[in-house]
Amino acid sequence: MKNILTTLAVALFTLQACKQNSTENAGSTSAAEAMEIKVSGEPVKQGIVAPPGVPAAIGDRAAQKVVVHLEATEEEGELADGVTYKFWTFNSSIPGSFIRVRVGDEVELHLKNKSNSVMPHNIDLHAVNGPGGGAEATNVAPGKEAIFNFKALNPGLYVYHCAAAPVPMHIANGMYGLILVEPEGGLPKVDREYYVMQGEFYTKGKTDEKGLQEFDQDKGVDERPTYVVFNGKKNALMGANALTAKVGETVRIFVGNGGPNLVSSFHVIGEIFDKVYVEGGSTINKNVQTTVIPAGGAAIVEFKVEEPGNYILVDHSIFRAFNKGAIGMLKVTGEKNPKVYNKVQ
Ligand SMILES: [Cu+2]
Repeated sequence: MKNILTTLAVALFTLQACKQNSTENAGSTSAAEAMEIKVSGEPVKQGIVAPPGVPAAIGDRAAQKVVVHLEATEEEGELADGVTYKFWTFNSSIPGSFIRVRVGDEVELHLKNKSNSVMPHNIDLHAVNGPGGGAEATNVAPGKEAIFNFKALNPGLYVYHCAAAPVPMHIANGMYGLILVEPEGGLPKVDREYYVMQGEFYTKGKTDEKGLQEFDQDKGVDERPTYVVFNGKKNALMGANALTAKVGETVRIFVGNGGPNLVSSFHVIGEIFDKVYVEGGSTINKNVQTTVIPAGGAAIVEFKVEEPGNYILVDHSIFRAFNKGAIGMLKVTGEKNPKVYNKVQ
């Protein structure tokens, strides 16, 4: 009898552990299983949404062929108030357009290099299984287009970047973005989704020195950035460009780090991440204050907002936030909630 009870207890414990595992992990499809997933229907064109926006969620659709168009550009833009820089981009934004597919999808990626470019460019997607993540297949001269196919085998949030020589300079000039490979059945529904990517800039002039600034190779090698910013420029997510949400809503931020050098300690002042998809993979951590996002890595953070106010996004290596630009804002509106937060006197 005792033996039977012990066996039962062990079985129950195992069952419980399995159950917990299935809720703690997103994306259980293995790469071998994903390889066998057949695509169906007509190919669809990936919608282009300017950051911090993202294309619509995948939901529970079947695997299909997705055609993605990216264009490498070299163009002058604003890096900070009164400071300009010759950026290199994917689709004229930093970060480049968010790519959103599901596991088992076949992606046909078109990389154009704008005719007025000086440099050749390419793309290395960390979501790709193959040499150079696509870089070898997409080296493209100004005015030309390269096309390659890949099958999304591993669910997760991945960085893509240019890997043309000199690689560090192409990344330092802004050539990076994120690709999300959703698990079978899609990610759980949330009220708001945003796209935030950290990156450093290395300029000859000091931080906030006005005028057109040149890239500083020595500062790059020394890992001594002049700017550390979210979404390609100082204050890109401040003021009128702040992220928004309403009290009671759930917010998901796809956070990437283009580097090229620094590891980010991503934190939202006044909030706790209810969930973090650690390193953008399938493990979910809960109740996290600050999450580490390596250069060339990503994370998905989710939280519910309970109280109205301004919540500040930072790299908690805090001089970067207050002196070099790694700062953004989430404005939450709605009813005050004294049970959660209340100034007494
Ligand atoms: Cu490039």
